[in-house]
Amino acid sequence: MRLGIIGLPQSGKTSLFNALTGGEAPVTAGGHGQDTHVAVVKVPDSRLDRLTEMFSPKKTTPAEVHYLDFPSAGFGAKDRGESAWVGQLRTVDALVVVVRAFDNDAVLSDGPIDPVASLEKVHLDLVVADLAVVERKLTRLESDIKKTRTADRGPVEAETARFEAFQVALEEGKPLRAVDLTDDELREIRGFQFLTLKPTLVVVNVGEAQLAGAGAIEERVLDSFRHPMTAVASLSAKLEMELAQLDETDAATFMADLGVTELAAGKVIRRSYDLTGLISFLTAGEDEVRAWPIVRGEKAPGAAGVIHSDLERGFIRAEVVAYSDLMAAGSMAEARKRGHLRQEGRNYPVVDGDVLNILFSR
Ligand SMILES: Nc1nc2c(ncn2[C@@H]2O[C@H](COP(=O)(O)OP(=O)(O)OP(=O)(O)O)[C@@H](O)[C@H]2O)c(=O)[nH]1
Ligand SMILES: [Mg+2]
Repeated sequence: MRLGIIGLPQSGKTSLFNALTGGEAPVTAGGHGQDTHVAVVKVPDSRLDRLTEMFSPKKTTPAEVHYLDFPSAGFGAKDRGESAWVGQLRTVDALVVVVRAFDNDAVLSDGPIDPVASLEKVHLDLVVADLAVVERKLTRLESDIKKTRTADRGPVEAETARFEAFQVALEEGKPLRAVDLTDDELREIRGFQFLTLKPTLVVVNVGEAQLAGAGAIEERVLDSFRHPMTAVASLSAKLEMELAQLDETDAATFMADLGVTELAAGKVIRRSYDLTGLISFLTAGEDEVRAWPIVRGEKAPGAAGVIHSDLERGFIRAEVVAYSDLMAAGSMAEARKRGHLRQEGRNYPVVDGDVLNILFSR
């Protein structure tokens, strides 16, 4: 699962990237960062902590997502051509759009600092990029229709109608995630990798002095940008980055001084994970307690395959206990005694928080 961080120049993308990843990619005051940074991030999950207490495993492994920090070239710039990085952006599973709300005289801004306007600007660039793809497709379909016998035109016409609907939505400034599409249709258009079809988390980058009013700013941004598969969060990227780069004791002291009780970075990671439609199932034993990412609706054998392909190939059945039942019972043995350990077969759709034990033949 890969998430791409985008936004206008100097909005705080690299600072956010560092905050989320604990990384030290250079932030730039003034210049345009040119490199794409990539890092793996562990998704915080309190259930893993509780399971670790219960099983005392040798190791605990959280689910992981990849974050990519893209250079801002292209966004807010005149040249909206499909440069190489837009191609790369099309391959991510979800977008994180950073919008600037922070005051900092040392950091230049194109106009007054306005997170709603910045978001609109980035959104329109994404819309324009998708519209170009849709229009190219419509041109191809038009020539296909001419080449097809009248009696056989049905499918081509249906496809044309679909792309015309996309064109209308985009011309109205709507993202394609606002268009009603069936799972089949989504599968058919997956190859186009539309940017406005990707789940999107907007991160409002507020100044360290504005944290108290962050909720109101967040609300205002959300009001201006209500779409399906879209969420808004806020944090101070610079502050969180600095905290992420300190060791734990220093960070704790610094946070106490600031009156901050919890890092927002973890929340942002969690939200972006949930937004992509991923859920976690869990495995727990003496060796390892681990969270595994799967797409919602995945059946038991597919989930087993995430652990190892042998488990999918030789899948017999899954022993399943819901995380909450296991916690209520206090131990696996007690959960079994209470009848909370279920046997599930090939057609069982795994749900978030299922603790699984896969039985398989080699
Ligand atoms: N005061 C304050 N400054 C910030 C904040 N976030 C970012 N900055 C500053 O803004 C400047 C740009 O930050 P970056 O994280 O490099 O922004 P960027 O979007 O990656 O910039 P480009 O890649 O050049 O487009 C740096 O000087 C940061 O220190 C913030 O929350 N508060
Ligand atoms: Mg940058």
